[in-house]
Amino acid sequence: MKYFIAFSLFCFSCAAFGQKKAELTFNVDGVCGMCETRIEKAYDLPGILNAEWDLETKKLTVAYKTDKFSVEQLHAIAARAGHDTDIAKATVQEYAGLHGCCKYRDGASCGSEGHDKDH
Ligand SMILES: [Cu+2]
Repeated sequence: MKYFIAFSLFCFSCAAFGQKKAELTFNVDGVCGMCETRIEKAYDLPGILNAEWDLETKKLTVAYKTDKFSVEQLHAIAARAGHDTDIAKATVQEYAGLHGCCKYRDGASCGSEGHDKDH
């Protein structure tokens, strides 16, 4: 009987964990409104409930389902889109895919107003 209870509790915590939603905020490098669009678009995935990147603070806040994504995976999404985070770096090829105005590693600094006219 003892084992049965322990087993049920274990399963219950598994199921509860699987349903869990969490919010994570971390630094994502970028310089303009185009970066914002690109970053937020990259997080348009099943299991991501919301993604908001702030141009001023360069912080991304992601609401996600913990059974779908790990913290490392969330960082990797930004890196794959060409944007460095604290723990995931875009490869040279991924970074090269960015618009000239978005090359944050090379000191690109065009404002979001200038970029909006590009579209
Ligand atoms: Cu940009």
